[in-house]
Amino acid sequence: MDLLTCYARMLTIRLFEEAVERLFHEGRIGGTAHTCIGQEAVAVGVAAALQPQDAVTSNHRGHGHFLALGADPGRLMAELFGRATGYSRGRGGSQMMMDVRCGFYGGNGITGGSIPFAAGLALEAKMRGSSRVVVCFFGDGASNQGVFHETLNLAALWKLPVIFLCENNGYAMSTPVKRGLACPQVADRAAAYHLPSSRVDGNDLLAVRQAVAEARQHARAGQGPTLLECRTYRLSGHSRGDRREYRQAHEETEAWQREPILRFAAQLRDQQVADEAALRACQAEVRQQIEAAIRFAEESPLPEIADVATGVYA
Ligand SMILES: Cc1ncc(C[n+]2csc(CCOP(=O)(O)OP(=O)(O)O)c2C)c(N)n1
Ligand SMILES: [Mg+2]
Repeated sequence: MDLLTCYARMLTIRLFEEAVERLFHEGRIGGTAHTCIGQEAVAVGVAAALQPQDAVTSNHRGHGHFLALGADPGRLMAELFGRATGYSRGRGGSQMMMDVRCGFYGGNGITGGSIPFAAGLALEAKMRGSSRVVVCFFGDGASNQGVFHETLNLAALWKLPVIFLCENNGYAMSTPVKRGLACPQVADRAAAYHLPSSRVDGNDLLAVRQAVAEARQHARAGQGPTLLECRTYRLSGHSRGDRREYRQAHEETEAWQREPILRFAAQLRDQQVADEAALRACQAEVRQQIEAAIRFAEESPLPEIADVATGVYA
């Protein structure tokens, strides 16, 4: 993925998520969703370091992970509108979408629930001798779940080709990390399983890409998992209707100064990858794509009652 494409993907995620918040507010979509405004560089930095055969598992805050891998914003939006053209034919909603063709093995509403799935995919890759590496996205809060520890133990023991990628966005719902974790850093937890780990500035796309590329090589060399802690900040609320009363306005104002997209745009200008005109053209194009995605979703049909049992496996 070239650098201008990385910029476009981050913008796609930002504008998609802003649209989702607006559409909820206007009552045009229902249910709930967890947006990832402020965390775009983690998702795109990971996607930029992966190969087509690789796989990703996600969590409840997964729109950005999916879009970073090249999901169609129209089909994703249609899923939020509950339309038949959505990724899960309108039955799954925000947290239950997948498309294995772009390596996205699905979101998960159970905190920590997808961590063992990633190990399972990595075990399959290892047993088949394939060159696939699996990236498992989860949050700081999920690293307190028992299944995180069980999975790290087994994945380390079996040297599975998996990268445990924690998005430390400062909060698990309303609980700040310092009130939720007994150790100061999520990365510290790797030591218990003799795994390599590092802390990365998750608002720096190039730093994320570099760390994931190195962890990928480590896994490909048969040396097993790495735990990466990407420090970022959730600029949006936890989910729909969160008034963010557990934190002060100045904290958010300061976090906006560190947000990843403006920072990456400055890097692109400094390195003469793109000038202001190119960045503006990219912004206009992404804005149009998101507007088209909303139109596509709204104009799509609702699922037919006759299809209620189609695609149901239980
Ligand atoms: C097993 C389980 N317990 C609790 C919840 C409720 N819940 C939803 S998101 C969340 C916090 C997750 O925090 P974190 O892992 O840091 O991810 P973030 O929301 O910050 O992206 C909780 C407790 C849940 N969905 N599943
Ligand atoms: Mg969190």
